[in-house]
Amino acid sequence: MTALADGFVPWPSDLTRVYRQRGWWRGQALGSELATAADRRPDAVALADGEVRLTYRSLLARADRLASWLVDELGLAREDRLVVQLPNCWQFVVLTLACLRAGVVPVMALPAHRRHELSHLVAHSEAAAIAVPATLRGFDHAELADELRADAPALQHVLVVGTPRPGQLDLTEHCAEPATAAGHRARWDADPPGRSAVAVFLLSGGTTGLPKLIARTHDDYAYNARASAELCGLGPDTVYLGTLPVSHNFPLACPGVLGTLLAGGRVVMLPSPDPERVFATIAAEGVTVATAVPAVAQRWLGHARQHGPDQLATLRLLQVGGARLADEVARTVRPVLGCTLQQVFGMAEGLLNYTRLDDPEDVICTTQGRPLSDGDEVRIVDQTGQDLPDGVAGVLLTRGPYTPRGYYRAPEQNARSFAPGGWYRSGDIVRRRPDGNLVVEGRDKDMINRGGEKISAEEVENLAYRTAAVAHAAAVSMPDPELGERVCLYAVLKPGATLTLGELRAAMADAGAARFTWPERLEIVGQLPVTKVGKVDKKALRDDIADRLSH
Ligand code: OOB
Repeated sequence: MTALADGFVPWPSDLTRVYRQRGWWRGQALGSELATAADRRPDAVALADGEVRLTYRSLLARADRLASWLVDELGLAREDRLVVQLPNCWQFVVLTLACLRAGVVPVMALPAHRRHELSHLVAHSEAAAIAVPATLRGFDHAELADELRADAPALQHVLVVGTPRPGQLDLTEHCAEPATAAGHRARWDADPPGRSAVAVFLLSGGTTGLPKLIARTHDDYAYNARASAELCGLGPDTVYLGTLPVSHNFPLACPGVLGTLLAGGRVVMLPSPDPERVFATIAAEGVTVATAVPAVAQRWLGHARQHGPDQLATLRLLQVGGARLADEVARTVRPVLGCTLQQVFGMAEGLLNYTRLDDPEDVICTTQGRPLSDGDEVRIVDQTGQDLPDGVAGVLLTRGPYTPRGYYRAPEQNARSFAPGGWYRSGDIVRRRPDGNLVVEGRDKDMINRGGEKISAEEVENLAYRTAAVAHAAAVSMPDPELGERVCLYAVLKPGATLTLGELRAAMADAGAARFTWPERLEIVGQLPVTKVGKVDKKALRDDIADRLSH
């Protein structure tokens, strides 16, 4: 198995010194920092999921015991990778914490991923284990995990929430509270993973091909969560609702689950953003902070308009990010939901921009905020790489104390995605206002943002080419009132061939691609428009589909 350091691009040492001097990087493992937080309020409820309620003491004891089991019984070693594909549930938190304590590295897959994405993640991370629900929304994840194991020699263990198949392990059983916790606690306190070690692998939204792995270190990810929690004013009174898939950076650590736990608050897990359930949970649990993508926020606003905001009395802050929130929608949050809105423009690659809680309403409703840290560097440049003045839109480049310098084991991709000096090219087109706040104006990357889920156009095209009918394909975003964007595929067919949307989607299903990546419209054309330099003119296609939809 490859040592993680081989595929990891470190920060330059002069900067790591600054990050430490400034106290951003504390040189402590994230799991140790969480254990210290747990010690401050051992009897407070840290985690609620339906009937299950775990105190900080119980959560840490379970995680430490699970950590010992992963190492002693499964033989996992420090730096071994474990693909986590769990829905929002308490076991996700125990497992993640166990990994952080033992130095096993969780690879944060999405519940919506299927064979196509998972087999890539397992292979690329050389995962030794995978954690899945037995079934979820009618899909047999345990069966797929066995298939993945048959194909990947390194993948030895399948951990299951729910009923395991023969040869698989019951994760819930091993998340139980130990009779005596002290031994496990002492063991992981005494032997934490190194501060510069990889804490988690997040997945890139991806513009080319399958998701890339983003190695986030203990130092940088602890800072990400801690500083975000501070900015959002989290503390022991916070009740955070995790309703977006918590393996996403946003609900995981911005400040999300990890930030809430570092601040001594309570995390409430909910596997669905359905407004009815969300509103009932907010009322029952006294939720103070919730996170949504714009499409979800719109559903919540609609529900509140119909049923009134009575259930939302405790809600103080609604964070919205992952895709552009329309100014008009932003303006309705306070009047309709009765809470403060915070816009979050972030990326799994690092940089986080937040509107501040005490910003004027106009800033909150019309900008996507400003960087979290004094250490964040942002440049806005034109196509030739020249810096642009405030007010002029250009491409955003960034680097900083929680923005890694490269993807894991992806030298070719890194050459494209990182400019000299370690600047990450986000592919977002933004403008900086004189007050420092950023406004996201568009995008210069071949990605489709379907309600916050990122889809690589190239990958959709690759899968389309697997059908016998397609000669040329171009995937583009089409505007959608509900999700913001959906995937539309333009295809030129081979002579005499036919293809329907249903056949195309069936082919995507056969290929094992996650459902959210399947095109929702197919346009068959005689030829694809090309630019002067001979590339497919995607802007022309986006304009074309927008035009067709508006008639
Ligand atoms: C978040 O992370 P990712 O990695 O799923 O996607 C990042 C991309 C950004 O480069 C940008 O294109 C888009 O998502 N995006 C936004 C946005 N927030 C993200 N575009 C417009 N307005 C926004 N507010 O999406 C993410 C990670 C951490 C916190 C929040 C979001």
